[in-house]
Amino acid sequence: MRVDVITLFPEFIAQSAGLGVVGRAQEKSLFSLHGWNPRDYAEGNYRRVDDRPFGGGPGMVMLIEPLQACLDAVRMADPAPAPVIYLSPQGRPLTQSRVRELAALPRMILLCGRYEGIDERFLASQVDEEISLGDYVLSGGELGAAVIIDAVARLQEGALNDAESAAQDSFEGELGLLDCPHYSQPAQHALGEVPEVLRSGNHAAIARWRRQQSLLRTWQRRPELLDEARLSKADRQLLEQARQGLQGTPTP
Ligand code: 9D3
Repeated sequence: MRVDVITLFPEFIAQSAGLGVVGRAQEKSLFSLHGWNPRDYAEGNYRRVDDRPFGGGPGMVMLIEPLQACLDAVRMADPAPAPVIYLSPQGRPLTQSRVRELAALPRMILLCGRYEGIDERFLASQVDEEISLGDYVLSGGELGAAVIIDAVARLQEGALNDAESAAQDSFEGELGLLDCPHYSQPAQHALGEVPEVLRSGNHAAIARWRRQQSLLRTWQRRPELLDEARLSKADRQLLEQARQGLQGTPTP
């Protein structure tokens, strides 16, 4: 997959995508990332990329011309068709199901705004989709682009190592339920001990305990996820049993 990012801070993107799974996916050529700076396409000694908003008010607006010249260069660099995705608080919140769809594309172009935003005429004519990270205020789209890049890169075939893939497989539909708790050495520690069942060697009992913990935590922390998760009769029994066991225990 090829991802082009239009941003006034291309170093930001290169840095956040250089390490870990995304860096490895790039080294393996499963994924290529290209940053483009509209300032490089701005005219004049000052290379202006923004100006004051018509109608007045605070802040600046990103100009059409440098963005259009930059996007033309991005399109010219590769003939593969690609949707332009604008990171913006007005977008639809990102979900894992949209991430899966984006990960299957051969290419996408991520557009990052700064200041108050981008001239609406450019957005209306060039943007295919707007995506938000959620209902809080960021200072630009770059973190959103980095989030999409990370989420999409790790879904490329061969991007995860064996352990990471196994962890993903065991977590079925991914994000259907919250994860169970994890423990490692030492079994006894001043901060507490590892649950007995995990040291029992009884794999069926361990799988059951983990499933039960996932169900219980989802019910406690994100009950709305349970409405979507299609629980089996066995799951419902596990959850009911866990809830009985909780009676009288304080919730963290
Ligand atoms: C305080 C500025 N706001 C005036 C009411 C509007 C505003 C403009 C530009 C708010 C945020 C931004 C910059 N944000 C992004 O580019 C952005 C973002 C976000 O702020 N929240 C969640 N997801 C995203 S994706 C891109």
